[in-house]
Amino acid sequence: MKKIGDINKIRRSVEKTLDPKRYEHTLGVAYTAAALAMRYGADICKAQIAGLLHDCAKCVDHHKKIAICEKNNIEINNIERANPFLLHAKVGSYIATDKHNIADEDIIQAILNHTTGRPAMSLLEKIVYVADYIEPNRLKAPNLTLIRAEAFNDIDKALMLILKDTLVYLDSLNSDIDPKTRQTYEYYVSKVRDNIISQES
Ligand code: DGI
Ligand code: FE
Ligand code: FE
Repeated sequence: MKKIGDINKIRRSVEKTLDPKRYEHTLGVAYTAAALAMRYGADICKAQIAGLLHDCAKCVDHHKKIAICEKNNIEINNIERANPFLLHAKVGSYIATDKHNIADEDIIQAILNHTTGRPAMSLLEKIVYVADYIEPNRLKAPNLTLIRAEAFNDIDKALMLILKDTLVYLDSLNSDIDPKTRQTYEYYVSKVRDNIISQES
């Protein structure tokens, strides 16, 4: 099958399992991920596929997400158990492999890590993480104008800014914070700082 055919098939398939707003968001993420892939020299086709599939488990109900994890030996940590929406990333990566026959490990990792991030993400993982936050249908997050511009200038800095605002937001709600979200923030704070120091010297 041609790559463009793959993309259209995945798009039609996710449309059936997502509510209309989530589908619009998904198209926005695929489109934005493609633009970031152009900017940073990543594979545009993979960026679109990962964008289309990143939230493929978003509309699966919480009990079913937990059941899918338990049936397939996918570990559920305490924070995920208390906040099962977080599991849409793990369950999404499982559905992408099992239902959409995605064999590309980088795409699977981009889906798996799109909510918390992880230290030392691949370029594709960063693109999906950032595209998820800045896509055109996102309207409410603070600093969007700045972060959208930074996404196309220095993707590590954009990641750091997104993680910073996410942690502030989660703190304001007194939400449980997955250690990975904090570790990712700390990793990119240091990376951005090291980049600045190496530019100065
Ligand atoms: O699925 P989306 O809404 O498109 O985006 P997402 O999968 O990145 O989820 C975004 C939400 O996840 C956002 O409200 C922040 C939240 N989040 C990210 N890291 C954590 C978290 N929520 C909790 N409780 N703990 C985390 O560590
Ligand atoms: Fe998501
Ligand atoms: Fe999303």
